[in-house]
Amino acid sequence: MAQAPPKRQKTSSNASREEEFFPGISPIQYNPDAAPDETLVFRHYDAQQEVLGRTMEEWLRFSVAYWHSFRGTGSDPFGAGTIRRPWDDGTESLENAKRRLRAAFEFFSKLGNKYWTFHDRDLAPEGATLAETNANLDQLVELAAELQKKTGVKLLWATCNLFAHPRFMHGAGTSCDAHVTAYAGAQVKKGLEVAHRLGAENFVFWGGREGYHSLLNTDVKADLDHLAAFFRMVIVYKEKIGYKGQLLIEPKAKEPTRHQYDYDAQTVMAFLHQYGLTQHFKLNIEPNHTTLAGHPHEHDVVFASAYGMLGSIDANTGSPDLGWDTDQFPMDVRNCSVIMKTVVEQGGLAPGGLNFDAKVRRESTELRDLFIAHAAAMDTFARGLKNAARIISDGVMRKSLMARYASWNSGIGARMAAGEASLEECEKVIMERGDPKPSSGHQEHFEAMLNHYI
Ligand code: XUL
Ligand code: CO
Repeated sequence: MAQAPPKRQKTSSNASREEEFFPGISPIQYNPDAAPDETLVFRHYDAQQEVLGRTMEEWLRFSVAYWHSFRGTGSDPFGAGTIRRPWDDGTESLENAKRRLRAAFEFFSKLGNKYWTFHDRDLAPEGATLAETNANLDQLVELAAELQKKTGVKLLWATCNLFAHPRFMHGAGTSCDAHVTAYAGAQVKKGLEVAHRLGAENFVFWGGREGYHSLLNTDVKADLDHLAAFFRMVIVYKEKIGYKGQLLIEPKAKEPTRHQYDYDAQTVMAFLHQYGLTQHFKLNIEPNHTTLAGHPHEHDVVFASAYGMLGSIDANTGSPDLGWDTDQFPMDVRNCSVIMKTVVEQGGLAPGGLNFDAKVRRESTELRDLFIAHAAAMDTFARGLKNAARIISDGVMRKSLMARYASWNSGIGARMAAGEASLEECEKVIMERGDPKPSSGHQEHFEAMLNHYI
């Protein structure tokens, strides 16, 4: 049987308003000369340092995910929580929820990130009725507004948890039960109001249980028609209350359903296109989800950006050798460099950002681990940004790419690209010029160039 989580250690005072929740941890400083074993430090992330005409802070727009870093307990399907924070008494009381939120804002201030993200149900406990739940949420939202004002930390995005409660077992926007979809609508109405109140720069939809386990009991066309109708109600209400945040959909393949309707970036873009919703949404890409879909880490970032649909990034990574959603902190310089290359090439992510949808491992039980994880991931992205800037300024990788496609710039290539050529013309060109000559893809040349910058 799973062991109970360790008992909460008493802190010096009784978690009063002025209490310091992270005693002994000072604001994280930039020190490029820090010793290798000093990890409560930024070696590369220097918020005000300029890179290609903008500060690092402007390019990177880091955000802390409340659900992982302040609701995570380290529990997994095989065992109970391993992580018990000193301020958290393990109850669902409003007092505990408020104390936790104050701890979070101290964390943001000491870390030096400018944004946070949450699900409605991360913040406040559910009540017996929707009215009670909304009243609980209102209390936490007022405290969040106060703490945002005091610290200057802003809300990158808010989202509604439409997947954890048993009522959503068949989905929310795609439930077979219209009553459940109506509940989701009522919940999202409140979520949009909260986002508006707190100035959320984006509002995310992750289709938690929007998918199927068996095609035998599922009408896929009805599900997707209902989801589109749901999103239309969202657009109408958003406009009605004058909320200007960017709507985002977060693709994910597998987990928790066998097939998730928002499988990957291309699938979501096709859905939006099919239902005439493209102009109202962008995508929030999570690389761990991208690898679950069987793609390379940066694939969905590149695809979404190519179509002008990259809105924000849930900056994390998985363990591709495991193949499930482990939500690890992104620590791979190569991956962060190629992601930042795409971000810089599209001119930045604003109003989106880099949200650490990542959790410390269940064995990383100390408070300092939470700081180290975020600081090291911020540093990895700062290195990625600097590498991307060098790749883009040098222009040699771009030059090699252009050379590979040079045949499309003139002659039959230019005419086909412009939609001016015909099949008869193609035949004539081939009759005159004969078979195309083999050309090298030079993949190793490209890989070697990338390694030069990493
Ligand atoms: C789930 C996931 C979510 C979304 C927000 O895999 O990534 O946390 O980011 O609901
Ligand atoms: Co995510």
